[in-house]
Amino acid sequence: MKQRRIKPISYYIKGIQEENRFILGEAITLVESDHSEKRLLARDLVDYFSTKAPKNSLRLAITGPPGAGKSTFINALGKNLVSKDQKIAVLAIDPSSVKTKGSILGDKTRMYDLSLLEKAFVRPSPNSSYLGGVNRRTKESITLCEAAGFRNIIIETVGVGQSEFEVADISDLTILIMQPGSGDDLQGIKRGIMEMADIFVINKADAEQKSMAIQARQFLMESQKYLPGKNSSTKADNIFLCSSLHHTGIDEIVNHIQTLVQKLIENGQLEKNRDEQELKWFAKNLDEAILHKIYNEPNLVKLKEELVGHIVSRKRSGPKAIDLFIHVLSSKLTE
Ligand SMILES: Nc1nc2c(ncn2[C@@H]2O[C@H](COP(=O)(O)OP(=O)(O)OP(=O)(O)O)[C@@H](O)[C@H]2O)c(=O)[nH]1
Ligand SMILES: [Mg+2]
Repeated sequence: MKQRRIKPISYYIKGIQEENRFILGEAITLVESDHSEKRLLARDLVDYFSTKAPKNSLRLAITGPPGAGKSTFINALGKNLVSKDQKIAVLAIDPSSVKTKGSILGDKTRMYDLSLLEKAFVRPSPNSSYLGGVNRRTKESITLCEAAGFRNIIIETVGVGQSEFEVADISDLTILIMQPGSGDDLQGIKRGIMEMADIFVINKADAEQKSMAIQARQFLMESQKYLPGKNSSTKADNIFLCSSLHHTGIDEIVNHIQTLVQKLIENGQLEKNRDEQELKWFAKNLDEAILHKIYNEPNLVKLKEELVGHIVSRKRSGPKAIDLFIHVLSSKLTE
């Protein structure tokens, strides 16, 4: 198949500045591409907009167990924000799309209503396992969405593996979505995420599940007493019940999010958090880039394999093998 010509950067810049959702989608595809020429173009594009990034945006991470209703909740939350004349972009990182090679219909359909609205942009992305993890490109996509005038950026991740921790590093607030169930279900949620979440939402508080949801809230309030908070605020104020399907309880959550964000802005914490995130991101990605560069050097790869052999055959100790590797690396750097 003939390769399509790559569009010039001016096409993307203009499209994004004009808040064109179609071109924003194309630009995110560029960011997600592994094609080297497209990667370079994507970097230039993100770099162009990074220096002009607006400060008045909200980056909201939505995480929780599979099937808890994250997408349905985002659909309801998004419609609520749009009804208040706000623009919202959703980046849904979908781990299942790796297995099914891009079957992301589920998320698209659950957020179908929202994606039809002019002030909304819904983008499901496969969670591919490239170097740098999922948040590297998600972060770039956030920059582009903000440049295209979206001031509310919502990132959906399923609470498996490290994704929920990674997503917290690129967002201002984290909402944990849970579904009613016994206390055992709640205990199954990793402690780390419990400590990290800013807002807890027990979804599906409707019909026969309502009483279970109320019990779950009670259980959560009890368990919160023993957790150190991310912020020193009382966690009980941050626990909500809602039905995303029937749009009940959503308004209270939106108001609460806005109050928390306002506080973060006023006390300078939002900006401070973002600065810290930038530095953390830089350090992590620089380390990864350096390792990637080193292990792309055939001689060093060979040397590493030889040293592994030496260690296994007890010909050399681990520390000595490291000394030798560093010695060869240093001489290569000064070449
Ligand atoms: N009764 C009820 N069902 C809900 C509610 N919210 C979501 N559901 C249902 O729960 C199922 C899962 O919803 P999703 O929104 O896809 O959940 P999710 O957490 O995004 O799922 P994954 O992305 O696959 O982890 C669907 O069948 C929804 O219709 C709710 O408030 N009440
Ligand atoms: Mg989902």
